[in-house]
Amino acid sequence: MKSALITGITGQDGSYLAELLLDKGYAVHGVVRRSSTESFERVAHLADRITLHQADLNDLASLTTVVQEVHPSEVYNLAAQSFVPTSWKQPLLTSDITAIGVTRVLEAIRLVDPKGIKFYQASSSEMFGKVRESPQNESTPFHPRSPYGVAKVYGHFITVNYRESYGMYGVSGILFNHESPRRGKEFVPRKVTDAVARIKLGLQKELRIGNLEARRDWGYAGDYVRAMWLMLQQERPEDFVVASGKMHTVRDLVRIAFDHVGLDWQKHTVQDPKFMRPAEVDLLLGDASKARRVLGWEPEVSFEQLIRMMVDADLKRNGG
Ligand code: NAP
Ligand code: G4F
Repeated sequence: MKSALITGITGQDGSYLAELLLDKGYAVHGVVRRSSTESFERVAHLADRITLHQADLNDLASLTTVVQEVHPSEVYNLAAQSFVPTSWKQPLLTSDITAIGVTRVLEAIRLVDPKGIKFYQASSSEMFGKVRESPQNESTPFHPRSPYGVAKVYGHFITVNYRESYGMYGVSGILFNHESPRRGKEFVPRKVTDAVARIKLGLQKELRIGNLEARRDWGYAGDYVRAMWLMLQQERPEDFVVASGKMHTVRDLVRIAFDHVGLDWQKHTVQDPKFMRPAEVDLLLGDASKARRVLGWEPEVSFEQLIRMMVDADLKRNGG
């Protein structure tokens, strides 16, 4: 039986990936960090089917112990300080977890079984930042615009370096923004769909938002974790861009979400400078043709379907 170790199993992607791997018959193990209030909400429904291990991306000894104990066939490194604005408030913590943390996971694998354990790194389209070309593919140069983006560039290249230095099977998935009803409420799509549901139900007055002109290539997290798994099933380790190939503005997102509940977005939305960033990534648009060709990967959920699915889930969650 194949086994997988997922760091970041309590996050959005970790929960969908755990479901996918369980469906494929894997023994699924996850890394969780200690907190005074345990909230494993996203994986609570899987509690009796997965095994959780306490470790932290900042602590090599704990990671090595878990890798030794589990000896998985595949490690998916999804753990990160993943919210871009926080990376300006806590740049050192972000570097420690999101950049150096990748080296710690790679070192744990190198010490235990560098040739037998496959490694997936959750790289990000944020690495493209101030984009040098559009759409962005695997050879587009990086120009990150936040401490988070800079940390992800480190994580990307240290993965490439361990592959080239030690012959490890390590791949980097350069994933564009992906969302779901399990997305954290601080990220703009979920912030919008939750606000729309609450406004519709009379629980909130308005949506306060930042840059409406920012453009992103948004997809569904359930589709994107399939690409992660496919990347580790190939004969040769290679990096892939995973994206929908379609770009929308934050304004489109807000309009589609309000339209879905029959409200006029302009009457309920207020722009607030508090949500503007010191340096913005104006646009991201991915070219996933390599993933389509080599992995046979295709996204199944469109942007409009995704936003409606998220609004419906938030209506339900808020008692609608
Ligand atoms: P998420 O929901 O923010 O989940 C992050 C996970 O990392 C959580 O399980 C969190 O645990 C864990 N974590 C944070 N610091 C840790 C530490 N020091 N030690 C151990 N675990 C730690 O993120 P996501 O959206 O699922 O994204 C998964 C990965 O893909 C991240 O690396 C993210 O940067 C990257 N990515 C995401 C997107 C996207 O659009 N979602 C796109 C490209 C790349 P707690 O529950 O304890 O906080
Ligand atoms: O939803 P966001 O916070 O996501 P962002 O910064 O693109 O990062 C996400 O995607 C990356 C992949 O490209 C991941 F690596 C990363 O971990 C994370 O998952 O913001 C999207 C856009 C930005 O341009 C932001 O300025 O929306 C704009 N925006 C406008 N108003 C807002 C808001 N973002 C947030 N969070 N909140 C607002 O009120």
